[in-house]
Amino acid sequence: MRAGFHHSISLLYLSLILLWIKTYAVYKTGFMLKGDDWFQEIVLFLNPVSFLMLILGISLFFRGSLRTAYILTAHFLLTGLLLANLLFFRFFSDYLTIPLLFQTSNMNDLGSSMHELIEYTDFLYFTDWAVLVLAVWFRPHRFSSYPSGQRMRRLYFLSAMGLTFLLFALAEWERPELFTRAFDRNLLVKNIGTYHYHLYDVFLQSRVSAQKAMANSGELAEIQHYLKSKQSENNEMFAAAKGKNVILISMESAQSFVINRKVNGEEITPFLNRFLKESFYFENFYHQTGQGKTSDSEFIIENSLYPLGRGAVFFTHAQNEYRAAPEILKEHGYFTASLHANGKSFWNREVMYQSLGYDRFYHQEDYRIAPGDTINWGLNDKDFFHQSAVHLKELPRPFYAKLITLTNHFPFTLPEKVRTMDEYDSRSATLNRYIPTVRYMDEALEQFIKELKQEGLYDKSIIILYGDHYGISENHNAAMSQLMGKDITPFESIQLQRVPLIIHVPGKEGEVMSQVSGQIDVRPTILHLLGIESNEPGFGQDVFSKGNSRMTVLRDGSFITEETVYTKETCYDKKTGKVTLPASCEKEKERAGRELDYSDQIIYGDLLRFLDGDSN
Ligand code: GP9
Ligand code: MN
Repeated sequence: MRAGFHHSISLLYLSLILLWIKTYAVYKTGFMLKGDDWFQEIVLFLNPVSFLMLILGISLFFRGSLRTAYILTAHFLLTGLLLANLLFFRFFSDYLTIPLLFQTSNMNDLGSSMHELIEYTDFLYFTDWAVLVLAVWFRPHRFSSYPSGQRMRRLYFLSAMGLTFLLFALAEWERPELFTRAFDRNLLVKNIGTYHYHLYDVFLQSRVSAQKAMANSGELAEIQHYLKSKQSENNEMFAAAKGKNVILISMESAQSFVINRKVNGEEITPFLNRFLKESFYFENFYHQTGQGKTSDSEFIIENSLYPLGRGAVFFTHAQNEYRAAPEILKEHGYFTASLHANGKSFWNREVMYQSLGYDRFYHQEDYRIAPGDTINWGLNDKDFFHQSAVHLKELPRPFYAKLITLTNHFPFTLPEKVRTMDEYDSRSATLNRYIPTVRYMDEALEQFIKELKQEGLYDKSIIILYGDHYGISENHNAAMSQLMGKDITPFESIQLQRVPLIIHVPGKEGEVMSQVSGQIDVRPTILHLLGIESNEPGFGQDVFSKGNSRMTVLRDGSFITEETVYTKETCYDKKTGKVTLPASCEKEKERAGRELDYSDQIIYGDLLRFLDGDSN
């Protein structure tokens, strides 16, 4: 071995360099990470090394073929981890977290989406590994076991640990509070690298587990004190719909840019465009969802709390105490139901709905679904609404019902025969398909409203339609900019997080409302319209209240006020989209961070269990 040392190469170092290059390539071509200056660019380039050194270095404790086997296995697994992140990122523009790995009951439905996301070329990520295996197999003598020996080993680990320390210090120096306020995963990965990010995620997970045990009622008192300052005054809409039924409709992946927009001279949503003329239409309403997507939107809307920064609260904290809209309305004589033609365990709904106070969940098994009736993920929206109208007819009155659509879901597939609008023409097949599936949902909604009229429910109910979250992720910015006719800057990306909120109140004229609002404001709005006085803890405000202190905080810490938009550490003027001085966002930035922290504290500490009975 020793004799051929000069001609042989160390398998460890070879694997290290290959993984390093591969990781950096994924940063650049997959995650699209870019340093703001050359210094950050260097940090980005160097940040995978120390972790890879540590993991591969464990091989130094083995000898001979065991060492080789360890290196090859680690190389394979690390590549798998990188690829898993890449696939996840392709759709969600986000990184994997531990709680997501436990959401296995969602996996079946995700299958069709995954199929869309995996490309054959992805297997090429394993090429270097395959070459290494073959090389070791056929030319074992070409590889040395360098570095070996006690001293070398010590030096190796000291450098790896020193590098890690240096990296973390640089990250904290570049981005003070990076670790304490880790709302923005993109920023984390950019600074400490994808592998260390996973380690940090493990740390967060262990901290979360301890949080509930340590929580006490004092924490809730402090939060309630803060929330008091947010409470809005009653206005002329208070009790405008007293005693009416509430029909909430979650419009899958509906973003506001489709409203009143034409493609090839045709309106995408002709029905909604008419319907909002006889309703209150909130044009500056934002989704605030995180990794829990639809389930997060349900959570925010019904609890007036923020979703979690990691994972889906429907999975991680389904057993908590909540004060959700269904539970509160039940106390006021309402019958509460959720209707969604997907499996009952998707997003852990059947468990979570009990905590939210639902009387009845109409799920897949409550719908007649012939094989030809499914589109994409499940029963098509038209049949779903038609059968739901029959269910609604049977509910005790007054009722609160939430209907969740499904057809307009990624990958937005729609059979030719039901398509009434051409696909869009851009380089994003996803955006192209999205346009006709949104139209399909629009038609389904039109038919449903007609049925509500026929059943005599239309005038007896407030109807609230909202978009659950984005449908077109940032990965399609080039095509989006073609559609919108402008560059998609970070400022525009935030504006694209607007989803429609349409509230139809019987007897009220239509109006376009431009105040800034978000999903978190829906629970107080419903209670307000029904004339229910409450001081339930929550971070939202009734959407009809004006006032200039309105602020909508997104889950990654971005926020929108009437004057400013803050995202990716930059403050913009809301009217012009121009970058402004950081100082103009400073105060709200602190407030936004505090709200997210408080909300997390409520969920992680299960603080609502400390509410005394007379809070409502
Ligand atoms: C699944 C449906 C879609 O039941 O709500 O979930 P999503 O993937 O959009 O979160
Ligand atoms: Mn959804």
